[in-house]
Amino acid sequence: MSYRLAVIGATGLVGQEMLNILAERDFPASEIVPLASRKSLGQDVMFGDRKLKVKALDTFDFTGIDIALFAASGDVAAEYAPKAAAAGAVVIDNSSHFRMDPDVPLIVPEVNADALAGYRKKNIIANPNCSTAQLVVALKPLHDAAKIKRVVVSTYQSVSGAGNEASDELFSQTRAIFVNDPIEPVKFTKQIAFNVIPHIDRFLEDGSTKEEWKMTVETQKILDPAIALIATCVRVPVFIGHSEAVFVEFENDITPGTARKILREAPGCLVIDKREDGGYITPVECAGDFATFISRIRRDPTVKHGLSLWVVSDNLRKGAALNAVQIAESLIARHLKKDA
Ligand code: 11C
Repeated sequence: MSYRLAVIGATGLVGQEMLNILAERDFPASEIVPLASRKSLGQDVMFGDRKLKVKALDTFDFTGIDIALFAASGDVAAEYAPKAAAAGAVVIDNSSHFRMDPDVPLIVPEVNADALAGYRKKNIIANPNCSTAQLVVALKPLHDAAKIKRVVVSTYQSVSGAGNEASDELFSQTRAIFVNDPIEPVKFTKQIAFNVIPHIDRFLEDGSTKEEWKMTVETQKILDPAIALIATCVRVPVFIGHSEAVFVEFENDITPGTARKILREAPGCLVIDKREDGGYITPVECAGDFATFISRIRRDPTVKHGLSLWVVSDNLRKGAALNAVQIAESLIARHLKKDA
């Protein structure tokens, strides 16, 4: 029982992480074709301990591919995902391009795997934004227990969320400051080293950013359209791992103790909450891990039924590549079973 896979954007941070995770999880693949733009043609990428040659996306024939994992831009997804889907591949797309399309399911397997069946309309499944994915993994079990009314979230997002060049910019700016070289922001609009920037993605008319809007509408699509959510998304000088300070207001009472117990047993969640020095998670500790970590669970006394949480996860893994691979695994288990 094995599957032919294509990974689009295989030389990028998320594409490489997809290959790592497919190898780590022993994904039942008979073939993996790494694809990228012409400028990466002929490069090698690693799949476990094997080297795979990158092929050009623009001339690739998707016939015979079972699953196409897209880790490219929205523009690339807009052009090539429908072609791959028409050739018979089920597309799992990490860009924002298809997420709010009513005919495309937006999936976090721990939260709404039942919605996967909707993939048949277009042969496309969307993967959410990284900051949404980890948030809904933590919120879902609490919503089931006490019904969430409203969420106020501030994010602390690592530079790897913005790609390879952004990670290089944090490194080179940090170095430049130490050796007294001038700083030239390129990918970020302001200095990112030793700074924080309250701006991710483009500005919208109401003063919010698209990253903040995505957190609201994606949470509503994945978890519950009745949840009100406001986000402030901030870039911080961390290489890997998005952190979130989350205030949740519930319909019904839920104590921190009950929440801790529920989250301890919830799929994808790992509670580290000792209420002492160092008894919480930070992004450097979550890098390379699969879990959504939850710490600092306490009552929010400013509302009738409120909790405050600290949620951290590896944005390249649960926020992108891992979630995409988990979608592929759920798809196989539920809809694409082949005879052994
Ligand atoms: C960031 N969350 O950290 C973004 C990256 O819609 O998939 C992912 C953007 C997206 O910059």
